[in-house]
This record gives sequence, C-alpha cells and structure tokens, in this order.
Amino acid sequence: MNKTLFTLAASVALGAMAASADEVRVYNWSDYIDEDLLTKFEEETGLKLIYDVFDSNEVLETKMLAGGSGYDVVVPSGTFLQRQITAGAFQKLDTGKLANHGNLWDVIASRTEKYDPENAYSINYMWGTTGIGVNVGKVQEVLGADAPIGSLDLVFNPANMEKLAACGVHFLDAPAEIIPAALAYIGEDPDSHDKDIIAKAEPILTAVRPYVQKFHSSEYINALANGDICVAIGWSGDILQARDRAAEAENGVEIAYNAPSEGALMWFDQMAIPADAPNPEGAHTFLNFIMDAQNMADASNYVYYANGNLASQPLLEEDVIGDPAIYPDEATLKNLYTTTPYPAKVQRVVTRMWTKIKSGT
Ligand code: N2P
Repeated sequence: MNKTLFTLAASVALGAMAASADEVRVYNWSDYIDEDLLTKFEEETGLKLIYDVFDSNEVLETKMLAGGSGYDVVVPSGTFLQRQITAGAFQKLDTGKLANHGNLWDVIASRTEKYDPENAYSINYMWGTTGIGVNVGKVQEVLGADAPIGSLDLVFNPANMEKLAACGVHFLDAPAEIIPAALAYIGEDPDSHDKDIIAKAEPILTAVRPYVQKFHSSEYINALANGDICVAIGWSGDILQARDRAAEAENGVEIAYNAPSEGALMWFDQMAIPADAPNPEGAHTFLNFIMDAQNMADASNYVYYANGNLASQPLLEEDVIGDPAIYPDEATLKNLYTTTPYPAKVQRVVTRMWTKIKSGT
C-alpha cells in the first residue's frame, strides 16, 4: 500500500471510530424529506443527525458492497436491496426496538417481501413510479395539441425527440429503469433477464441519444420548474415537486406527470441498516421516528410520494392521498410493472450497454 492510500485508509478507519453513540448518519435520496423533520428528530431524541443525499442506486450500491460507508441508515430500492442483502450488506432489524412498526401498511409490506423475505432487513420508506414529466405549453408548442404526453412514444420515437431537443430533454441516469422502459415501449417484458431481449433496448435508446441533453437523476426537478427543459423521464414525486416549484415561482410554467400508457415501473425505496453501521441503536431510533404516523405524513405531504405507512393515511393532504399519480387507483395500478435484480452476468451486459448509450458512440 503506498503512503497516500495508507493515510486514506487510516483516516477512513478513524472516521468510523469517531462516529459516536450520540450521532446517527443517514444516507437518503435527494429531495425526499421535509427538512423540518431532521431538526425535529434531533430535538426529540437528543441525537445529532448527519444527513447526506444521493440520487442513484448504483452510487449507493458501490458503497454498500465496498463496506465501511459509515452510515447507519441507507435507502436502496427493492431490487438493489435484494442484491445487497444477498451480499451480506445489511443487518436484521430488531423489531423490539421499533414501537411504531405496527403502523406499516400490509399492502406494501406484502409487495416488498419479494425483495426482502419477511421484511427482515428493511421497512418501506416511500414508493412511486417512473414516468414522464412535461412542460405542457412547450411540448404542445413543439409537437402540437395532441402531443403524446402520456406515452413512451414522446421520448422513444426519434421523430418526436428530434423536435423536443430544441426545448431540452433529460433522462434519468438509471439503467435499471430506462432499459425496462425501452423494452416496455417495444412490447417486450420490461423485467426480462434474457440478454437477447435486453439487447433490443439498445437501438431504441441509441436512436434518441442525440436528442438527450443530459442523463441525470436530480437536476431535472429545477430544470423543469425553471422552464430550462421541456421533458424528463423521471420519478413521480420529483416531477410533482417541479410542478409545485413552478407554480410557486408564478413563472407561467405548467408541469404535468404521467405514468406512461405502455406501463410504468413501480419501485419501493427501503430503509435498511448496514451490517457495519457504527450506531445500530441510533439507526433503530431513526427508523422508529420515521415510522411515526405524523412524521411519515409530513414527509409524504412535502415530497409527493406515497409511503408504506397505513397509520399516516388519515393525516395526508387530499392532493396527496387523492392523486392517482401518487396513490394509484385500481386502473392505474394495473398498468404498473415491477422488476427483479439482474444476475451478475446480465448486470455486466447492462452496465456496458448503458455506458455505451450515454457516451453516444
Ligand atoms: C427522490 C427520488 C427517489 C426515487 N428524489 C427513486 N427511487
């Protein structure tokens, strides 16, 4: 080990040791909580909260598989969680320390069991869909009043994208979501693990690549709200937050979210405790705080994502619980699909394909 590496490793180890019992380190998605809850947690528990954010499952996964992240609570989506559980990245929850566990919603728990049998390692924080956000005025200006804003044709048909490029299009930098969407567009199984099927997504994405201004998973919120871009493939609540930011700015930008008619991915973001968490006790305190009905309602009311907490539902605003883009009705639900983790060999193919698509070569 050279000196720099040694110094680095030593300071990482020291950093982990320095994490004390009165400190909790949480690593959550960006734009995913009402910040008032962070202060409330510190006031109520006397614990110091260190709250960092990410916008990509892949980034979180790299940290989880390497170990020594220094975090006490992290929030992978179900498919990623499943893979990381198998790799030994998490510790089982001690439900004896989670007095609010009974607030959880069995409908969601029964779905997340698919990724985490018996929900032994995780609780659902929030869930949502991956779809299309549009600046209604600009898109209609470019494509006409009958622009297919509710269809994947908007973003995967090169004829549409060529025109939309002028007003700006962002795609999520999320291969495990964009590739399934491209497969759904051509009528293939979005959850296919067959390399030959997955390969069919490549020409779809390559054909529209020249018209994608950026692959990024959080900048699109402000970019849509400010009118800097007119289309984003993004996450439901983020696009609804963009809608609100535009409305608050009174800048004449009208943002709409649609789960595509060809089917949309339904995902589940799960709070879990890393196997090597410096403060597992504090992690349980944080999870229990989050599972409080009022706290969870405050979080959902702020970020426009549905949660896995039944007791929070009477406390949700009507524009949250009553919006089928957030709490899907039966008809919307029928049009949602879920995915399962790619086996290692398939994952390598997907990662290579994604790098190639993004680089545009
Ligand atoms: C929050 C995005 C979380 C959804 N900004 C991605 N699983």
